[in-house]
Amino acid sequence: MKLYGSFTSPYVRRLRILLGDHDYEFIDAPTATPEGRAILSQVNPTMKIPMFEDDGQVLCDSGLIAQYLHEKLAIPALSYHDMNILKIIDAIVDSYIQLFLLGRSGFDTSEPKIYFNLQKERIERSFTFIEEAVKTGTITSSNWNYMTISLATSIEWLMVRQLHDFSDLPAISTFYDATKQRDDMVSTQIPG
Ligand SMILES: N[C@@H](CCC(=O)N[C@@H](CS)C(=O)NCC(=O)O)C(=O)O
Repeated sequence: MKLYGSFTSPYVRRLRILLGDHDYEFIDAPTATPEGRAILSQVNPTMKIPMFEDDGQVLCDSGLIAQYLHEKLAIPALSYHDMNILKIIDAIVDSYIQLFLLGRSGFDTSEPKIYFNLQKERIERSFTFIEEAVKTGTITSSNWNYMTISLATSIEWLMVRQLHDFSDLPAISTFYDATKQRDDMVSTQIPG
């Protein structure tokens, strides 16, 4: 098994945690460097990470890779509830990636433009939804699976990049505090 990615990508980190101690090769291929792009361009038309190769099969989406790994490593499948929460987490991360790339492209994303507003509304509503799910106990840190791994690693990515203020999300903050010292979280930490 080969996982292509970077040490900073939230989509890659969740798969590194899912792979745990299993035997695999990690290939550093950041999308922002010519070297990384040269590696990805050989087999991945999307030019996004993560990308994964096993037995001649190439997969270029974290959800697909996770599904493959659940089957291959006999990890219990996520419930529809957890898969749905995962989609909501991904919606937040995708919107922040869009805002981040727009900012780096010279756009002022604080301007009241439709596209920026759509991303921000999605982020706020999605976090409110997840906050409620943590409060009511349908998301718990003790249920460490691909969904909660994705939530904890996405929160940490947003904190390290200083993209989101979690001060009005106490349940999510408590969830994160309960997961951040786990061995697999510490060993895959985003480099400072
Ligand atoms: N839906 C994809 C999203 C992956 C993604 O957005 N990866 C980012 C890095 S975190 C990326 O490769 N961005 C480069 C680009 O958009 O060109 C997945 O789940 O794998």
